[in-house]
Amino acid sequence: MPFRRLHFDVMQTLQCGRFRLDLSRPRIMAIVNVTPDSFSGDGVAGDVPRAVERARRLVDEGADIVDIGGESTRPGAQPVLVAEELRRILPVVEVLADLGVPISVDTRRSEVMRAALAAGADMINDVCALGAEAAAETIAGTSAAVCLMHMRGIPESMQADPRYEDVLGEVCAFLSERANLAQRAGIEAGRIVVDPGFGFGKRFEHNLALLKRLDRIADIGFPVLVGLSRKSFLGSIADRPVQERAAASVAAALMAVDRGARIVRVHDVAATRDALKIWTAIAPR
Ligand code: HH2
Repeated sequence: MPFRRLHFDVMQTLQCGRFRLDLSRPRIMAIVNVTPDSFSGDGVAGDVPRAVERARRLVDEGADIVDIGGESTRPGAQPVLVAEELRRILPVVEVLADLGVPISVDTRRSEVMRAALAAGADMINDVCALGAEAAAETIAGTSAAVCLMHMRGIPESMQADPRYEDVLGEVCAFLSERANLAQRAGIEAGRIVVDPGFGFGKRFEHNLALLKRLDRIADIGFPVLVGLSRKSFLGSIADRPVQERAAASVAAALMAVDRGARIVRVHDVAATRDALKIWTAIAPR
């Protein structure tokens, strides 16, 4: 594969609520799961002080965005009720409003989006890419950023038998279509990022194909966000259980950035930050 330079055709700033995020260098989105059942084992259940403490620590370690989730979307996960998701995330969003970096909320529900945005969230990370009724309109009336992620199926059953004729082409077509829909609803291009959704209705070979040619996704024309951190396809390559996948995750994040990703969603912020600093120093300008 030919080495790809930074994608200068892709937007270099992201309007993200109260912030304008400079994407001329790769950015780190830190994961704070206020869940009892996240696959990585780092969820802090409904423990608001622990979630806040974790978010502050990850910002100290170099996070540029904090992503707060109140529902696990791991394969086989059961959906949680809207009221429960709100109970988990809202107090955390409210306390973190003074964090100094954008607050993202990882949700697929319009009711949760609306409440999170009212509580001060700067970004909605939607693993359903505005699939819920009124999701696009809810975000359109704000200055928040949105991450549109590709998922085939639903978390409960998405890994049962995912099939594609051409995974790269289908994911690119889906993300382009959702970005168009978002813009038609009134979400400006400068607020949109796209994500191929590693592990969401994808077999090992699908994940690998997407990561190898991530440059094609960057060519859609929106900043690319990737969530590879501790995921099982990295575990099967490195032969590591979930709690021992930090090095594999950092390596994958670097490969993704090298192919045009602008935001990496990670659990291990300090290690990722060091690796990205090396990449930034060496990458051609
Ligand atoms: N992955 C997970 C959750 N949200 N959002 C985006 N945009 N991209 C991803 O790849 C992505 C995501 C799953 O990871 P995690 O939050 O660590 O686990 P869980 O869903 O079990 O809480």
